[in-house]
Amino acid sequence: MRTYKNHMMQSTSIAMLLIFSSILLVILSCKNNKKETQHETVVVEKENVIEIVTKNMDFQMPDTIFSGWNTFRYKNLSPQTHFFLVDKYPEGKTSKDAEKLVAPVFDSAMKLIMEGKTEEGYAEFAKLPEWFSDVVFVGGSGLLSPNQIGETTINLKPGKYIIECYVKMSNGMFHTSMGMTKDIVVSDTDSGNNELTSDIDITISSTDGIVFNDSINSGKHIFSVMYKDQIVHENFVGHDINLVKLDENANLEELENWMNWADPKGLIEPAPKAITFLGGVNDMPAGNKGFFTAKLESGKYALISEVPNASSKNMLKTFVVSE
Ligand SMILES: [Cu+2]
Repeated sequence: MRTYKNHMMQSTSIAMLLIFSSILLVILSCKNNKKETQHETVVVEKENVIEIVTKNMDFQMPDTIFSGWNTFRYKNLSPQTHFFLVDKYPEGKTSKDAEKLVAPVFDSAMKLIMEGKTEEGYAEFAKLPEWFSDVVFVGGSGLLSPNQIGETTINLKPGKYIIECYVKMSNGMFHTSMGMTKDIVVSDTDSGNNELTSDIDITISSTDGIVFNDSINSGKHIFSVMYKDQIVHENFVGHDINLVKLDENANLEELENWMNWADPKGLIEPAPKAITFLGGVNDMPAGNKGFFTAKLESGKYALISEVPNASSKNMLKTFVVSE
């Protein structure tokens, strides 16, 4: 009897121990799940989006980023229009070289061009260092109006890069000379991010211009931009994609002229009235692809390249976003 009772007690204790252990396991695994979810959320916020903020002729952003696919959320909290462009400078060249050897040449050239001395202005470019022709533009955002946020996704290889914006102040000085250059390091570690899945695909080339399916409804869209080719246009830059919201009084001719930095009235403050720049994908070499995300309300829009005579190159395309 005693043995039986002992046995019963032992069995009960074992059963209770088992139940207790199971409860403990459930609690622990719940905790672990919670931890994992929290951890994942943190990773998403920290690694999937790189924030760039401009408040006053600056780029506030990390100095080192992962390689591979990166989404940049560019917040323009300044009163001027800007973009960010990622430049691959030749080995050993930094933003100091850009500020000392490149920007002054562009500033003096622009000064002459604005005085009407176009030929002398263009002649200034002979003073650019020889290695300047080896600089590669590897993407960035399109133009972004004040108080706008633009999202651009590009793939970067490890290495050292310079971020710049060469919109001009009202006196013709480039933002590059005002502090809008920043050295960044793209590390060997891959971000692990995949390329985005787009719902609107744009191709751009010197032969066909901007090609896309323009039946677009309002809402959030992910645009892909494929650079079928890339050339150096009359103003020394390549073609790119800028998304623009057109108000009723928007003047397309004014916009088109403004998109050429080499024009005395181009890419300079103030930006054309009745238009809002919503970002895009900046110059990239042929065969490269980038993405940009935009939330569109119904209304009139345009895609335009930052090149001279965009419309004659089929690089100014207007479209209507329906409800
Ligand atoms: Cu700028």
